Amino acid sequence: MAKLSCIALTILLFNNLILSQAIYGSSSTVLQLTPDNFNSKVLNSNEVVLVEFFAPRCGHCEVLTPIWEKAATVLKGVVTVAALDADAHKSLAHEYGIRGFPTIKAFSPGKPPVDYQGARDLKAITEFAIQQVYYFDIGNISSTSTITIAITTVTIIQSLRRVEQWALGVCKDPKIKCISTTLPKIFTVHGLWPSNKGQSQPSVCSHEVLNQADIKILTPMLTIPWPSVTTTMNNNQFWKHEWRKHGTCSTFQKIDYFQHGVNLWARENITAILEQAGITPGKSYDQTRIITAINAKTGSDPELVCVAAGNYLAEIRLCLDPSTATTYMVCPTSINKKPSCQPMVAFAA
Ligand SMILES: *[C@@H]1O[C@H](CO)[C@@H](O)[C@H](O)[C@H]1NC(C)=O
Ligand SMILES: CC(=O)N[C@H]1CO[C@H](CO)[C@@H](O)[C@@H]1O
Repeated sequence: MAKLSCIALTILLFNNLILSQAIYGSSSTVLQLTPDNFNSKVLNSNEVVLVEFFAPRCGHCEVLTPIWEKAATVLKGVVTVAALDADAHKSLAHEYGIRGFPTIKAFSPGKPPVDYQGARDLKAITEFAIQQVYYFDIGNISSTSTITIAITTVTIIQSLRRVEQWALGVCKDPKIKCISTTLPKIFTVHGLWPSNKGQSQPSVCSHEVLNQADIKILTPMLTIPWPSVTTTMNNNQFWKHEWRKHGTCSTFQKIDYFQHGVNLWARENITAILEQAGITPGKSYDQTRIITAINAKTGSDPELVCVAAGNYLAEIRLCLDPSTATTYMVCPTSINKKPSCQPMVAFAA
């Protein structure tokens, strides 16, 4: 019904010869197609290109716009995300049998375009896009080295870092202004950080803002696991910051992002894991002992982050497979500029 009304509206626009309006601005991350660049950018591209055929003033297209922009950012370097104003370029749209808007097609080198029928959300779209890359590369393998290249270049988000902090250690950093009330004596969530292989991590992948109301139902469940411990940000500002910087690069919706952080926090209780291994605050420990204790419960070595002065343990970071966000994996690379902790780590009390 909704799709039909979109078509109807478009026909109306055709009839009235209303000039089309671009819904992607000139600074958009989405590649804008015209009959002039369609061949070079789509048909002769050597990578997978996702094309959205849209019509201005089609409601479903407008809803897709921010998601499409975000997909373009997340998939940058892996898949080209493009859009064609099918209203302004009717004959080109006609060639591809476009009837409803938006229509999404994946063009892979040397193959007929594939229609995308899935959900119009970031997660489903990026998964589909990455699948197309796999199909394209695997269908086209000439040697084993191609496989390696294909697989290492496929996912821009190669892991999801579960980052938890030990406030008593974080606050040993003289540059951090910490709250004066009692600091938590448990590990608390700092954030879930989508990471790639490089040192410069994806950040602020869309302008989607987290408002307090968006996660209102979760707020009571966040204050203990995910508090701000600094005076620079209250809890709401901290959550807003984590969403803006990291959450927007994930495939999570807002609520799920925070819910997932809390679920992981409760699922493998880092404070309890260390406690059970005899690692309690107020002493120093060989960092391998901390790493081994966590590996025994997660199957993966965590990265430890220390405050330089005094080598206080501040953070423990674990990497998760981004496709499930539930199973641990070896971190693709360290995002620390240099090994952060000296061998003997102080666990502040
Ligand atoms: C985690 O472990 C600590 C230390 O044993 C305990 O105080 C805390 O309640 C536990 N948290 C959860 C969510 O189980
Ligand atoms: C089997 C297959 O899909 N082969 C394609 C590999 O890629 C080239 C372009 O790079 C196509 O021309 C082939 O058809």
